[in-house]
Amino acid sequence: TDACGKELFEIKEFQLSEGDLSDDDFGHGSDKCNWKTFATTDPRSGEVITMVAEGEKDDVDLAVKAAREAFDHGQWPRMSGFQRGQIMIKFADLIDQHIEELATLDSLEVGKLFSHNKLADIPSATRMLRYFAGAADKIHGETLKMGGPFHGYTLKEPIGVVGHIIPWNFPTVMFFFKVSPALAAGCAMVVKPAEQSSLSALYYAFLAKQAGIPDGVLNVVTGFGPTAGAAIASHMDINQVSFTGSTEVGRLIMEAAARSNLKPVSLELGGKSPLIIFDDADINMAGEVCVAASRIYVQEGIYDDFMKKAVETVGDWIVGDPFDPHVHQGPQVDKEQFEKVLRYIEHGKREGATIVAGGKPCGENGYYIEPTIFVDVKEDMVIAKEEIFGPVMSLMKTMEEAIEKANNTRYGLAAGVVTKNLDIANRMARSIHAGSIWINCYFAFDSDCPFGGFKMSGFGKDLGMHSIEKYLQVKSVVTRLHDSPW
Ligand code: TXE
Repeated sequence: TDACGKELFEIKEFQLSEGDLSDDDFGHGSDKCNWKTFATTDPRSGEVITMVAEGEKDDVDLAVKAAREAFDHGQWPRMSGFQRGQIMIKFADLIDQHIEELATLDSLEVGKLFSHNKLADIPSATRMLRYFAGAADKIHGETLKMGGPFHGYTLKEPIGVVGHIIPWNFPTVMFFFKVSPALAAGCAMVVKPAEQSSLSALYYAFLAKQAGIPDGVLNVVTGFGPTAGAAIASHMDINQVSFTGSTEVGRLIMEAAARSNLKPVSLELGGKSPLIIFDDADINMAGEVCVAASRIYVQEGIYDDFMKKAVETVGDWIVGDPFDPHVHQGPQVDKEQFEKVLRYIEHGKREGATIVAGGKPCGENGYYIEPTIFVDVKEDMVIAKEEIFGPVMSLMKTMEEAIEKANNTRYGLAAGVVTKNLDIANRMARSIHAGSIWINCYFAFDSDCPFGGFKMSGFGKDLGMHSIEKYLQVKSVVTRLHDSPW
């Protein structure tokens, strides 16, 4: 039902049949009735959906043991890349067959739009799996022309057991950002989904088994960050950690990696991405693009028209049940995030910014917030500097200083430019310090397009062939050649 109780969509019940999973699939074996659990809630109402196993250090140890066994003695890293690719394609095919259930889980748990899950997020995840399946048999080293009587070559080998710690904002996409290249590289892995979004990750583990990914290769441990997540970051038997989440936690992951076994880490952290709209921009197009960016700089000449368009666009925006196909925006993921976004809105008002759209919670139940637009925002205000991670954007006027303003942030995740002038677009692309620059579009990505930030938005890319490299290590092999007649 939607926020007003109107019936919209019937959720089909789905159950595992007997035999789908055996006791061996549960780390605790016969002890499983005594698991510690936590509640996962529906952001439409705040009600409990179900209880999820609360994995802690011991559970991470079990998962790492299984992964170690699979990596050190199992088939996965030893089979041909082509074979691994075939299994990954089967995994993608199974996801396609279960798309309704998976899209339902991500809507139920985090309030993401069902239509987006089904038409965008999950298809992009299966595309990633297929892209990296195709890459699995194209991983190779190089031959070296060394000086002296030596012949050298390099091998690219899987780095070992890897840990993936992921957030809730894109539960499916983030899972496959990490898992797809690591599978292609031949690694075994332990994934910890965010505590707000455990369910689809568990379903993916179940489908991975059905696809023929050997036991121990892909382990999912649900639980909280300071316990299960921290145990991954500091584990002595994990060889690499790939993290997406907040900058604060990214720092803790790097510290834990340094204090334990010096494992390499890759961090994809917060952002405060600017979108710069020049006065030759097509106002309709700019209106569509703006919905995803949090700091919008608009050139003075079109500022008033743009603001009008943005307010109109947001006025037509329907906030409500993520299962309703007419809805544009669902609820915030949980109470904590809901309250945090509202606190930022209050902060913006106190600092003197003006709200021209939204600004309040909406609906009687659940964690819904109106899409909010601030104007009269100054560079040093908290809402212009910190990542709000909610439906709040700040409109600011610029003259010539767009590049300095865009770069005036400790973050560097992404940026957008809207203009018809190729020269300006390319100049901006070169000058902005951010990992992704979108020209006349926003938040466009695909499997072959590397994603990951500069500065305090982290380092190491997801997606693209670059991302496989972090799951590989290069070995040099040198042979002494004996004197030969040639
Ligand atoms: O992130 P956390 P949260 C930003 C965004 C958001 C804020 C907080 O600003 O408001 O971060 O979001 C695990 N050791 N981004 O709370 O806490 C945690 O369990 C190891 C931007 O979700 O960083 C979860 O699995 N792990 C970002 C994951 O880290 C720990 C996407 C992320 O949680 C841990 C998400 C610890 N000590 C949030 N503490 C983006 N750029 O896309 C927590 N975790």
